[in-house]
Amino acid sequence: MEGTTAYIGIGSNVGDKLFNCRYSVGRINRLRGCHVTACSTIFKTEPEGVSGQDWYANCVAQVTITQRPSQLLKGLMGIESDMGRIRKKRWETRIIDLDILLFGQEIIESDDLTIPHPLLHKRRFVLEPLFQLAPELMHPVLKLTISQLLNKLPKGPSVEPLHTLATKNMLE
Ligand code: A4P
Ligand code: MG
Repeated sequence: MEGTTAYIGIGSNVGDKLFNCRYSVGRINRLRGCHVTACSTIFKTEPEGVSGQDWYANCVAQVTITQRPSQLLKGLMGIESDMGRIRKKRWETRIIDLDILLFGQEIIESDDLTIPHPLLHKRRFVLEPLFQLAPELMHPVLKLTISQLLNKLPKGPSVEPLHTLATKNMLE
């Protein structure tokens, strides 16, 4: 399929978090004009920017898309609401959060859409999974690759791939 490569950040910190992440990837793949081409490992991450919340499951999906970013946003918001997310306040606990991280090399700043995602380069829970999929991908505004952004990042809250955790638990 001809189209643009985009990256979607996925996060969940309520209920069956792993199921929520996996299920949302299946739903993204069924959006019109959108095809999931790869998905990162799911990471277990400490909440960032908020306190007193449970841990998050985070991952990133790579898609090929023939729709415009505004249509993708609509599709993602439809999945969020179908999965039972009700928006009350910003950064609240959520069943599923789907953010457009990058859309090709496009730079968009409109009322309801900022691409690249404005916090992408500051968050390990986004950069680690993105690094698995596209280490050499260029941030169109900062002109640094994902690998370079990750290297620049201060230590911050913990981000661990869940499969490594499972292996660790088996060995303990
Ligand atoms: N919007 C603007 N740009 C975008 C974009 N690139 N992708 C607008 C998606 N949406 C975008 O989003 C609010 C509005 O942002 C949308 O209506 C859309 O028009 P929202 O999902 O309703 O609100 P939110 O998720 O509460 O806010 P936001 O800004 O998306 O928060 P974040 O950045 O998602 O942060 N810690 C860990 N470890 N893992 C996490 O996943 N997530 C957050 C929330 C905080 N701490 C976390 C995590
Ligand atoms: Mg969001």
